[in-house]
Amino acid sequence: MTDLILALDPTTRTDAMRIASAAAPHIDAIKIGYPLILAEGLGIAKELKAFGLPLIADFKVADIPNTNQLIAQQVFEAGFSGIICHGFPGSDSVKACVNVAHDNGGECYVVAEMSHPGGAEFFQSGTAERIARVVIETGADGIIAPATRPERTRILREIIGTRKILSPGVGAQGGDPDAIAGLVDGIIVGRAIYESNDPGAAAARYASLRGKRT
Ligand code: FNU
Repeated sequence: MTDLILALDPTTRTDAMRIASAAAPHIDAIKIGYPLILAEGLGIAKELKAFGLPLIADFKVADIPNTNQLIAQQVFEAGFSGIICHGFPGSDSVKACVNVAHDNGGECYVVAEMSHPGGAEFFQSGTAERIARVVIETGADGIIAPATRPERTRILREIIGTRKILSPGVGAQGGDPDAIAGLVDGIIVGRAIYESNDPGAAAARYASLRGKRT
């Protein structure tokens, strides 16, 4: 079954905890990033751990290896089980995150191609494919690839083989779960769940739509 990952981007603790609580029975992991952490602090990670789900830090880390390592150490000390980094800074920067993730029994995902329209400007023309190869070289656990462009994600799947693909862009960005779920290991859904009047029902609906990984 393809995982359903909640992108929990509200900017208050109250909303985040309410939505996570409603969605928790239907989801496989929670992803948080700058919106919630800058608003409420890194300590929110420990509170969210109470739901018993894997917690992914979407910081799209993109610095020199030493700084990436320092950032990743903070992430895993805060209780996360996964980290998302960028691939364009190069394989040494990615490797720094992978090493810290694996030393902590966690996972590292690398953004190969972004899901928004502008993601087609720089990541295409070979860059996404090169980043996917960096994932193999560095032993990273998988890539982030767009639900909004299944044809691109299919090409990246051929490069990364059985490494995981987590795919944002379903719902608010127009991605269709039917078109992507069979290709990827996890769909990432944010606003279509957390902006819903009934986040529990919305999460249940995406859980029923995600289908099987083929
Ligand atoms: P929603 N996200 C994304 N596209 O959307 N990490 C990417 O290429 C990427 C991401 C994140 O649109 C985005 O930051 F690499 O409300 C947000 O947290 O469903 C989530 O995925 C999508 O949220």
